[in-house]
Amino acid sequence: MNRLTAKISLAVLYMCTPLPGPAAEEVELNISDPWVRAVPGGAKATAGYATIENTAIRANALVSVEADFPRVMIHNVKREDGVATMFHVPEVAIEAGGITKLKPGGLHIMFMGLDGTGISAGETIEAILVFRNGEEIPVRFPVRATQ
Ligand SMILES: [Cu+2]
Repeated sequence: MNRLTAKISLAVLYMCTPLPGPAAEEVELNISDPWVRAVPGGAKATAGYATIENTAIRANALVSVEADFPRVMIHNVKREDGVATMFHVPEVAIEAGGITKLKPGGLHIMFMGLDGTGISAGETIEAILVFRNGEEIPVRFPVRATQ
């Protein structure tokens, strides 16, 4: 091996060595089964759901959701005397190694200020889920019809 070849080999070796640091930690959250409820024309809001898994050894939280609607909030549902009421929650905790489900009748993402044309099954809503650790995860929510 001549000197130039040796230098190139060394350079290739460096390039192929994984760098320590944040890259190794990147996948801490898995988002699965995202969907948004189809709504007819005239509806002012709809809800989105997903399952969020935290594979990290520290707790995390969903702190906000960004999407192309006038307002997007995180809501939960409470029931009193048989009446279900939605209320805003500042964040959704996700335990270390835990799974939190946003689902009908419970935690959900509220997409508000719809333009009145409705949202139909087959459409897709794009949103960015923002977490307490700074991670921002783009998610495509397919729209599903419900009875
Ligand atoms: Cu709501």
